[in-house]
Amino acid sequence: MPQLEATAAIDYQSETYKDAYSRINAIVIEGEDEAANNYVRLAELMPEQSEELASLAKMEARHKKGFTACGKNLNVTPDMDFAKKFFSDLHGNFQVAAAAGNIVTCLLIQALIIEAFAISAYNVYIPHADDFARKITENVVKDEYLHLNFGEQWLKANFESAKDELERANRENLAIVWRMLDEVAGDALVLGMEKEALMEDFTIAYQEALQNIGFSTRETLRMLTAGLAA
Ligand code: Y39
Ligand code: FE
Ligand code: FE
Ligand code: FE
Repeated sequence: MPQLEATAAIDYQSETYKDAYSRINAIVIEGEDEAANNYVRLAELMPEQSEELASLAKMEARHKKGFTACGKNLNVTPDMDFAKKFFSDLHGNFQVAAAAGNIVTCLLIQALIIEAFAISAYNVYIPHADDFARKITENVVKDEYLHLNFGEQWLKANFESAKDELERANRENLAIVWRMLDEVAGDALVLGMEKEALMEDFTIAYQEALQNIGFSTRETLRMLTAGLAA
């Protein structure tokens, strides 16, 4: 990949760049905000982990502040209406699961799927980001690995009882992520992020998480295919 060439070609003040940034930046701000709320909700549902979950929620709130500053730095107004719609399906599924006390589904949606999505997007963005946003994103992505790890550890410890619900929640939510990726692929490319790279990094992070929890390679391949077909 001609990474240096692509980075050098980006004009962060062009109208095209700022227009695409108004949606991607909003998605990230909204995502961080919903992530903070999701961990607060999980803290209520998981009293034994409530302190750790409260600290994850605080990190997400900090991420939101950092990315808000990135938009301001480029003089971009984030399109928050677009971002709310973008997340509405996953957001709704999380709310339904939380209301039913389905902790496993909540963890799959937030701590595995959304965190793997964040990790892939931030890692692919970093080499193409402006200097201000790069420093912020580099620090944020380190936290996202901690969040993914929290979900992995709990689900691993509860694997036998969680397995069926994980497979069902995967079937109901993974296809949503692929559709979300399709929806932003054009804007992402303007920021230097290629769809293939996003898909590849997401798949690697998510599949590795499923294997760390206890699924076999064969099972994770089946789970990833179920998401593609849905
Ligand atoms: O756990 C977190 O901090 C996750 C909320 C943040 C998700 C951010 C989602 C980024 C998607 C950007 C899409 C660009 C292609
Ligand atoms: Fe909400
Ligand atoms: Fe975050
Ligand atoms: Fe996170």
